[in-house]
Amino acid sequence: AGTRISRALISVSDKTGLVDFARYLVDSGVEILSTGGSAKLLRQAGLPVVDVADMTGFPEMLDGRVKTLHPKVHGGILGRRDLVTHRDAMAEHQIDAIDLVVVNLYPFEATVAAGAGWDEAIENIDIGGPALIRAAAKNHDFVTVVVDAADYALVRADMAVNRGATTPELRRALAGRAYRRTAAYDTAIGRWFAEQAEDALPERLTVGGNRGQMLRYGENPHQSAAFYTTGEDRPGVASARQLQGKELSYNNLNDTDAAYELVAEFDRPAVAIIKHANPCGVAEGADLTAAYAAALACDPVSAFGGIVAVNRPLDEALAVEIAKIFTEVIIAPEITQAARAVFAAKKNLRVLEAGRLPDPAAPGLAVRSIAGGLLVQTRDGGRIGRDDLRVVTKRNPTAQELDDLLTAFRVCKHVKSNAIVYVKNGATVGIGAGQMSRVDSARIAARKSEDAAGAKGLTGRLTDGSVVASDAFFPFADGLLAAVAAGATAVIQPGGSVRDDEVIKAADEHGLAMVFTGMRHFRH
Ligand code: 93A
Repeated sequence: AGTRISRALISVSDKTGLVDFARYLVDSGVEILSTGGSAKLLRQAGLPVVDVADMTGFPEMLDGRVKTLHPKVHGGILGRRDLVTHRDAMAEHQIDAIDLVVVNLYPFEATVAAGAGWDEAIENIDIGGPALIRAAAKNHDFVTVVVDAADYALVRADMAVNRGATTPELRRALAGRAYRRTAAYDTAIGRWFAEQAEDALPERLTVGGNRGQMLRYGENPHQSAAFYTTGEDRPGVASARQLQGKELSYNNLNDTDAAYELVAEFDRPAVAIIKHANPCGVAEGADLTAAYAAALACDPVSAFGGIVAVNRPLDEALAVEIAKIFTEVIIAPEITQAARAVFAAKKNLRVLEAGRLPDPAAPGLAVRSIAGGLLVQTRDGGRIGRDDLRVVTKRNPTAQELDDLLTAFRVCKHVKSNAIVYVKNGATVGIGAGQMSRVDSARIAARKSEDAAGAKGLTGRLTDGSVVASDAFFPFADGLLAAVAAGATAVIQPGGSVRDDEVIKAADEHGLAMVFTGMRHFRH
């Protein structure tokens, strides 16, 4: 159980039970070092006490702000008794070991709770006390630390059965308690500061007692905003490192998250370009550069000022391509030095290196607010594979169609409902997002694809010969017929409408292959 306690440092604000405990220590042969008020009380009780000031040769000064901040005190607490080098250094500087540290802090919490003003609150921020506590807890192999009068009995009982020593188990448990105490203390101080500054802020942005990282503004400049982390071990935007560029805004964070979660869905190299949290181009390819070109071709007009996410290390060749058009944010699991050099020329461009990719299947919660409440649901971790598909038409999809159908449905999950996504050769060629009617989403996707073709000097549509995904079932045949009109040859959708028969019949009539997933991906 180690050596018996022979020297204790006592410095407490809350003097409850102190005299009794100190008397026990003195009776056990412990020498007591103490600070101003604590020493005075013990002396009044007739106990022998050495003033810290006498031991260090340094008076308490600056109105008590410096009482115990001295190498003779901290050396005595922190020196390892089992290291010759530590013992030699202590001997050289005449530092005697301190085996027990009994400290409770200036009552900051009680002081501010009682409505103290600024100056009084500041004076009640304990500096030396936490330093003593943290030092003693660190050296718990040899030192016992007590931060609460309620624990005196525990230490007494332990000493009583261990011939004046404490057990390693007790010292370690008390060390943990000590750090929890100093952490709570600083949290209380930090929170109080935040509350004081609040008057100067346009809105209160404290949730559950936690103050987030303030953002410049919210979705719009007249809204205040803050960013809170949940502490979950979830790779993504919250844990990414910003390598360069302007500060991330509320919209940047939201859109970049959407982009990075989307590319993480794909096994092959993939690129997503996002605008207003919806993709305007997503592609898988043999490499990222090919995928980027294909993603950009989907809707090059919307891609201007977009967010680009990739699911492989981002290299120089791709950096050169991305740098050709105005981009707000880039996120990748890794960014090569050569790629960084390319981006460095664009000072404002925000470049994020995330380390790992998000796990699409990871458990977690999604939260949003409604007036007077919060809606909480588990994340949409649904992921459809080949084995989940049921062919409902006379024709089976071809191998290429099947690949594209799965890609389209994966993209669909990340598009606001009603979502219609056309894919050809691993790349989106038309995306219809956020419409109140599914037919409109189908038509908009096709029309945008005509625009994109026109921009390339092509007549016709990029959707010709594509496949199409719908995030929820087609309630009528009209949505499917709009896809037929756009030139789609195969369809993926959840199925489950009362009019499925009608929709299947329309698909058969037009020679389409259609598969049902049995899973819906609404995103509102
Ligand atoms: O002002 S301090 O931060 N400076 C110090 O060096 C110091 N050392 C101990 N406050 C310091 N203390 C605190 O004094 C202790 O944490 C304890 O709360 C208090 C005990 O003072 P006294 O023994 O004079 O009542």
